[in-house]
Amino acid sequence: MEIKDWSSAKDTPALYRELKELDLLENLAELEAFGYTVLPPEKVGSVEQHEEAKEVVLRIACERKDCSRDELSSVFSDGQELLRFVLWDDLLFEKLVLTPTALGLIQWMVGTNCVLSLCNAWVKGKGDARTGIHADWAQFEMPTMAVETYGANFNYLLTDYSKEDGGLSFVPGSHRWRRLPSKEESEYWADNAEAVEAPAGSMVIWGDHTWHGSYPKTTDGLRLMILGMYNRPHMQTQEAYRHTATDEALARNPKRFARLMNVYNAMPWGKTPDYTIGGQGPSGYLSLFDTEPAGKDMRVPVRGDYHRYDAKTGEAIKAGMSAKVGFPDHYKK
Ligand SMILES: O=C(O)CCC(=O)C(=O)O
Repeated sequence: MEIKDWSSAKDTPALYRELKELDLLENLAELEAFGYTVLPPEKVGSVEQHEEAKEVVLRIACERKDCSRDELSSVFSDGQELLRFVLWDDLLFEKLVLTPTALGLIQWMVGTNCVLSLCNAWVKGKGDARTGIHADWAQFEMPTMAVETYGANFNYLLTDYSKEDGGLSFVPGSHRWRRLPSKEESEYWADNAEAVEAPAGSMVIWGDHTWHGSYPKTTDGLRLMILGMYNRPHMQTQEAYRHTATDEALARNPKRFARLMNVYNAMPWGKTPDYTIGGQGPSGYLSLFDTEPAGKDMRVPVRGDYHRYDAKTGEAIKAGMSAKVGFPDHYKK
């Protein structure tokens, strides 16, 4: 059928058309049916990019562990670590979090206004270390998951993945159960979950309802991966992008990056809400194909003094809230 810009479907038609253009409709069906999907390396980036990403992760691992390349295997023997907050460690990460295919599927799950919650490198050595079966749902005070996912992930594999390589594993279909696994269920699925078999350069995509974990690594060498997690914009992000994004970073990237950094979220408010902050961000659907640097248009908004009460703005808010019904127009946006 013809996919029109039906206003009732908001920006879903625009996103759907781009997913189709990127040949992702089968991946979308796998996500809906089984709760995860694997993008082959050619849908992620060039061979050169896969190599570069691996080099960058090895460099960061050596820097943080203060060791040489040759020492890494023993540093991570029988262990694994999430090397956190790597986004600003190399310009490559800014490109990776905007990977059109991955971001498109992630936006399908958590909205076209989703924000980046974390960007990590993950290094795992040979040995018994493994990740227990869990779901990434982080609303621990809400044991029943909402129908919609609140978070979605990519794992960019920089080494081949299989059960023996200590790869990621999934409980296919578990995204429909809409709850976290019990301890007994985690134990049962640890050795029964489906291992991802995929070559380096692939990206695995899933939402925060899907149960997953990993197998111990019985092969030599390191398992390397880059992880990106995206949240709905009302949520607290795991890493401090909003506080560390610079004007330069916003300028050198397309507009979607500024939204990922969540710098235009008007909240939190002080005594006088600054409604102009939301209005400074990009509006409407932002194409996955946009690679144009945003330039000086995108800037990190200056936030006022949270303690200061501005009488004039207060009067305007009072007038808006006292008029007929409800809230000022700018609040409804
Ligand atoms: O690779 C692993 O061991 C698990 C990855 C994982 O749990 C995640 O990315 O959320």
